[in-house]
Parts: sequence; C-alpha cells; structure tokens
Amino acid sequence: MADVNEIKFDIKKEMVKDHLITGGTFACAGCNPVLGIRLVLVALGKNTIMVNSSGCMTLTATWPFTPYRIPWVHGAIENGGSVAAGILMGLKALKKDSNTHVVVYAGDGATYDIGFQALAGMVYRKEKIIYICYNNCQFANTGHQRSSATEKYARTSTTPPPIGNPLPRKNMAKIMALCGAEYSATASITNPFDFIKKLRKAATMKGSSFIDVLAPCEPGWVVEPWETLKAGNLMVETGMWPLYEIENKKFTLNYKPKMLPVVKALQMQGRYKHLTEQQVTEIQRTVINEWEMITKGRFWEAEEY
Ligand SMILES: Cc1ncc(C[n+]2csc(CCOP(=O)(O)OP(=O)(O)O)c2C)c(N)n1
Ligand code: SF4
Ligand SMILES: [Mg+2]
Repeated sequence: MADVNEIKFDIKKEMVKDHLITGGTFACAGCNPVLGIRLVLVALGKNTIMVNSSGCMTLTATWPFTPYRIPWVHGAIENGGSVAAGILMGLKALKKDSNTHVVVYAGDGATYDIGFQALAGMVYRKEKIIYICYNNCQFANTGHQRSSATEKYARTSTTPPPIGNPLPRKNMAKIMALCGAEYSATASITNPFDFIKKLRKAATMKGSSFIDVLAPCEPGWVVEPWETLKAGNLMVETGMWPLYEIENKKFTLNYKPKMLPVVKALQMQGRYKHLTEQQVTEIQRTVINEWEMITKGRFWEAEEY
C-alpha cells in the first residue's frame, strides 16, 4: 500500500462526527495518552472493540462510570495481545470479524516489558489486530518507574540522578516487524494526521499491525499540563523520535524533522534536569548517527535513541 502521506484526510468532515470518548476521565490534565484514544476512535470509528492492559488508561473507565461509546475491555497488564486474540476468535465464530476493528491500547510497560510475550505471540500468529502502544516512556501508573521504553539517562523513580536510566530503549517497532507484524510504525500524538492515517492503513492489513505512539505524561516527564504537546513535538523535531513505517519489512520515513539541537527537548523536561554536558553531547551524537544511518539506507543497523 502507499506511503501514509498519500492517504487523504479531510479534517473538516472528521471533526463534526460524534466523539466516541467523552470528557470526564480520571486522567491528569494534559495527559497525551487520553488524547491518543480520541485519535484512535476518530480514525477507526464506532465499530471498534478496545482492549486495555493495566496502566493509567485503565482508570479512564472506573465503574460505574465510562467515557467510552464503544465496547472497552480491561484484561490484565500481561495479556493484551491474548485477550484481543480471544475477542477476534469470538467475532469470527459469529461471522462479525470483517467489519469490526479489534484494537489493543496498552502502555509501554505493558508492551515493551510485562505483556511482551502475549504481544509477540499475537503478531507471530498474524492475528488481524491493531496493537497500539501509548508510549509515555515509563510505568506511569505505579509511580513513574523505568520501562524498556525509557530513554537513556532519563530520570525515573527507579533510575534516579546522578546517572538516570543507564540503558537505551528497545527498538520496539523494528522488533515487531521482525516478529511478523505486517505493518509496524512509530507515531506521535503531536502529529495527529500522520497517526490517524497510520491507523487507517493498519485497518486495511490482513495480519497484525503495531503502532508505537509517543504520548507525553505531565507528571512523568515533569512538564506543565499545557506543555505536554510541546514536549512531544520537540522530541520529534530534534530527531529523538523518528516517524516511520515498516510494511512487510520495507522501511519508509514519513517525516523529515527540523533536526533542532537535542538540548531544546531535554531542557524543557524535568526528567532530564540532572544531565551533564557530557551526557547531552552523547545523546546528540547518538541521534546524529542514527539519522545518518536512516537517511543512507541503513535503517536496520541504526540504534535508536
Ligand atoms: C503482573 C502485573 N505486574 C504489575 C502490575 C502493576 N501495574 C499496574 S499498572 C502498571 C504500570 C503500567 O505501565 P504502562 O504499561 O507503561 O502504562 P502507564 O501506567 O504508563 O499508563 C503496573 C506496573 C500489574 N497490574 N500486574
Ligand atoms: S500519570 Fe501520565 S499517563 Fe497517567 S494519567 Fe497522568 S498524564 Fe496520563
Ligand atoms: Mg507507560
């Protein structure tokens, strides 16, 4: 299928449709993961069943309240991929699978770490499921601990200063492509049209899709509620979070960032406040190397920041 940039999207037509997630959730002000759910439902519409793995988004629907106008299921943190596969099997038995989108909306801790096995199994079996990781780069709900999506040197409650997180994050979109995802992509809440188009493209696949969407978290990134989108935008424009897609192992870069100095993104986030000049230089070097690889046809060898 065509590069997402070729998919048409008419914002005027889309925005007059009913919202499928209403306001009034228990999420923090400025929470990008909640905004992500809204974009998912704009993209896929009401014939969607959403599976939630335990995390902050579990608290969006706290009995007896729900903001959802679609069926929504909370499984557990470790089994999003399996719960979705079970739902798909049920829909197949009822012959209702062809017009229903089965979606997992899970955090990075659930995706990169605790639910990795169920996700890898789902993708390996090529289940027709769209798995979306809302990536706030930490286990936010339990107190902002490090996950395998936490960036190198970022501060979390389990990786405190002076060093911060000593490890780089996993290259999850690549891993999913190699596990068998027909479509695997990165996205950012700050680039909503790119995200929506990727979701629509994912919906046309016969097999599994995986989308890793960067979704800043106000207390976790230590930014003000009104700064979360700006913080995410700077991660994209500095090249720290590249936007790309891999379709049947073919890589396409979807967006050319401004390549601002990484310090612009780092200095506005409290989780990077402790960084030394040396650490900032190392991050900048990593990002430059990565982009050199990406733009010179060596994507599969690139280490992402
Ligand atoms: C097996 C298991 N281990 C740990 C937990 C506790 N737990 C609940 S939510 C959560 C954080 C999940 O992090 P993430 O998936 O990144 O979502 P976020 O909280 O960031 O939205 C954890 C560790 C759990 N529910 N089940
Ligand atoms: S802690 Fe972060 S992810 Fe959780 S509700 Fe608040 S802003 Fe959203
Ligand atoms: Mg998280």
